[in-house]
Amino acid sequence: MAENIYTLYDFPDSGNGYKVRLILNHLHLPYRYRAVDILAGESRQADFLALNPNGKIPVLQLADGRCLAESNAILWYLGEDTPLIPADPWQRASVLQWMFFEQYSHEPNIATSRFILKHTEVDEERQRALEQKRPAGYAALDVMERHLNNNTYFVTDFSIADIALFAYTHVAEEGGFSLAGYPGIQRWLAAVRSQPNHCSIDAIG
Ligand SMILES: N[C@@H](CCC(=O)N[C@@H](CS)C(=O)NCC(=O)O)C(=O)O
Repeated sequence: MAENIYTLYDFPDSGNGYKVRLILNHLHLPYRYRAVDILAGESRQADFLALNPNGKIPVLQLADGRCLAESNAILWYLGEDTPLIPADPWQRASVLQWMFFEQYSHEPNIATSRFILKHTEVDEERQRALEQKRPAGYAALDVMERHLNNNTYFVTDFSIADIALFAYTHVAEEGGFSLAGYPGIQRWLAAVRSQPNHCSIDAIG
C-alpha cells in the first residue's frame, strides 16, 4: 500500500481545495485529510497560521513538514513532470495564463458569490457585493466560452488549467451564474468529467 506523503488542510465545500483533491485523485496520490472549519474561524487560529500565515486553505503539507499554500501553486507542484503540465515552454506559459486568469478574473467573482450565497446571511452589503461581482463573473465566463468554442481544453490536452477552472465553473450556478447560454463551457465540463479518475467536489481521500 502506498505511503501517505501528503496532508491536505482543506474545507470540504471549497473549490480551491477541490482543485487539490482532484489532482491528487488524477495522479493516484494518497493523502491524509484535515478539515479546517473556516466558518468557525479555525483558519485564523495560531496553529493554522503556523502552516499558512495568510490564514487560508488549501494547504498541502509534505512528509518533511514543509507547507505549500495557494491552490494553483499546489497544482503546479503536484503536476510537474506529469501529463497534466505540458513540456513545451509556450504551452506551459499558456497554462499559467489561464491559471492567473482564474485567480484574478474568475474566482474573485464566481467563487466568492457562491460563498456568500451558500455560507452567509445575505445582508445589504453582501447583496451589493453580489451585484458588483455579477457582470465581472459573466465577463469571465464569456472569455472562457469564446476560447472553448474552438478548443476542447484550455491548452491542447487536459491540464491543470482545466482543473483550476473546472473547480468553480461547474458550481457557478450555486453562485447565481446561469450556464444555460454557454454551450462551449458545457461541452468542456462534460469533457473534464469524462477524464479517468475524475472525482466530485464532495469526494475526499
Ligand atoms: N488564492 C487562494 C484562495 C484561498 C481561499 O480563498 N481560501 C478560502 C476558502 S476557499 C479560505 O480559506 N477562507 C478562510 C479565511 O480566509 O479565513 C487559493 O487559490 O488557494
